[in-house]
Amino acid sequence: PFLKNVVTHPDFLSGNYNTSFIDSKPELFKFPGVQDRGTRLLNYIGNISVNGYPGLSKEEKPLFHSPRVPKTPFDQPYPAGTKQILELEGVEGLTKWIQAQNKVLLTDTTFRDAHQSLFATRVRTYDMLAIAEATGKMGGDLFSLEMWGGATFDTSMRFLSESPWERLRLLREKIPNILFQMLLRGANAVGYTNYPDNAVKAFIKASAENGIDVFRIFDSLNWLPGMELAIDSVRESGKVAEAAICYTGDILDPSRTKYSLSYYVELAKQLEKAGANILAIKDMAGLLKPYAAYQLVHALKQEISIPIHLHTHDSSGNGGATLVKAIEAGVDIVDASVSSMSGLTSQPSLNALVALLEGTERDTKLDLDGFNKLSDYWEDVRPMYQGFASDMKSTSAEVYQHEMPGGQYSNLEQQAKAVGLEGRWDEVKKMYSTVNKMFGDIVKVTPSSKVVGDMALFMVQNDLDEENIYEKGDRIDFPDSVIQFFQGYLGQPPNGFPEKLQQIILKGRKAFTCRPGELLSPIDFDKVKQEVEEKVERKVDDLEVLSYIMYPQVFLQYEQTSKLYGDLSNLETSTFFYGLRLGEETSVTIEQGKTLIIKLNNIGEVLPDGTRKVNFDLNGQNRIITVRDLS
Ligand code: 3PY
Ligand code: ZN
Repeated sequence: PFLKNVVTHPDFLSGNYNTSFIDSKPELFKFPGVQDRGTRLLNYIGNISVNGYPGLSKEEKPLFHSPRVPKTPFDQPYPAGTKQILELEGVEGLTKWIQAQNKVLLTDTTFRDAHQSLFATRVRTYDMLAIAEATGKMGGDLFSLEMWGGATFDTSMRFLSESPWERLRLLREKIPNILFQMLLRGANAVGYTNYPDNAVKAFIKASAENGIDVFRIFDSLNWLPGMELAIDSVRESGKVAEAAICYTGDILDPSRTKYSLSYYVELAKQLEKAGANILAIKDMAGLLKPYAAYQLVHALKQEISIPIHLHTHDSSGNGGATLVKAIEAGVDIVDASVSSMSGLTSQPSLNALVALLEGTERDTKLDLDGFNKLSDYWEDVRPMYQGFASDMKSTSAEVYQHEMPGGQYSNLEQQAKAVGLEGRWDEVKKMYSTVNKMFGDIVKVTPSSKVVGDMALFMVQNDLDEENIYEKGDRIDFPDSVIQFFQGYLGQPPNGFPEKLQQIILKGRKAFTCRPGELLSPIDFDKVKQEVEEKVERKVDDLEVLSYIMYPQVFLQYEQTSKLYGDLSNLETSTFFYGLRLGEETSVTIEQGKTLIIKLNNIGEVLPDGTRKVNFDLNGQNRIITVRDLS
């Protein structure tokens, strides 16, 4: 089966899947003809029951509780929230409203960054939808829900066989009252590389039309030209342009002069001038220490007049304290996640923060009891994703040394294992920090963080140290992402690239300092649409064309898995990841009023041709399907 073929392929495991991986391996596309929905589901469940889900251990399926969905307040209407303020008063009205609040406003990141940082972005729409209405009703006083962008766009298609656009549409239906927020990687949109200007514009327009209200825009090197087009496009679509300064280094450390307080203040002023409606401090690794947060917010409050929104991670364990000091300094909005999805590489606990501020001047007025119920739900959901979590068991102050973003930690650890570096994770973390210094101390956030990660893995894998690179770099073929980075494809770091290393890596290739978007020819959308339709042999809509533009190979892979297995969106998560135990039953609603009851009876021995017969009951009728055993 395709998904398994692809995700167990060595190129995929080594992370080389942004290339023409799928195009060049036609053998992955050999499938039987399209079958009915029931059979396709049986094929999926049979395959997972026999072979396991890629990346999860193949042990016996664990026992999971049914997640506790709060009963109330389903009988009550949705309270009016920030979404209504934006609709009625526009962006300016909304920002005035923010500034008129005494209370601290909160963004709940549970639907995006929390699971990106804890479980490599694997949470399925299924589990969000089950708690969406309760979140809308109990979280009616939130500023926003961060629920899209970042890695979610890629992983939903790549790993979960679902459409990111469908996630947006379905959640929007169930949460009509809270602003939806997404993370946008500037000129890299939701990808790992720069896209042509018209692609970025079209992507923003479609995201706005389909329900995104607040766009947190950043550039992975804090390079203003990489953000301007996105800021303008968001403003044109009447939505909120929240432009970010990415925080790295330590403003309290006098030896780290590159990223000083004045560096950040200057950048913030430029962003305000470029049209930002809100300024985000994006502390993607959790490096902003509490007293530094106070200094930074205090200084920014004097220098800029737009609201300030702080995003941090709790990797060191100082995340909560950082929020408190920022709040004391007057920050307007902060990010946190529902408590059972908080902590470690995720955001600090929203519930704890709400409790902490109760009875103070900046009381959030959020419903703590309601958020505790939401937390109960996620507490039950979380074990189903635990297999994707990193081995990190506690917060660790070593993040101040390696400076790895929360969202990268669990991913890079998995990648290291996949390329045979199991047991050498400590070396990889150290190397990550060495590479950062070699690169001139850069901002590390997707996609620049991926380049640092790729180089670190490459060096550990090949037993290379810093000196080796300078001594024999002429004879070393560096990873593509590293070459492109030094050419300027991700933009320009402050103070430019270290020249000696740039020469070693580029080996005569040309580097440029202009905006990469200027070098890329505009997309001809009609032509691309035709190309996709030919490839997938059906009509596609404009959103699918955008998915293809962002991730051509991943989109085609997703299309193939959908053809092979059908719609998997209503399959319970435990079955999606672990298949069924012998004798276990699951029910799947495939359309309104049509439910399939599937029971696994038996898995046969491996036959000489490498397959097994898997015996199911489908709505009481015996069905036997054949599954290839990949072990
Ligand atoms: C992303 O770009 O996915 C991030 O979460 C960066 O922090
Ligand atoms: Zn983050």
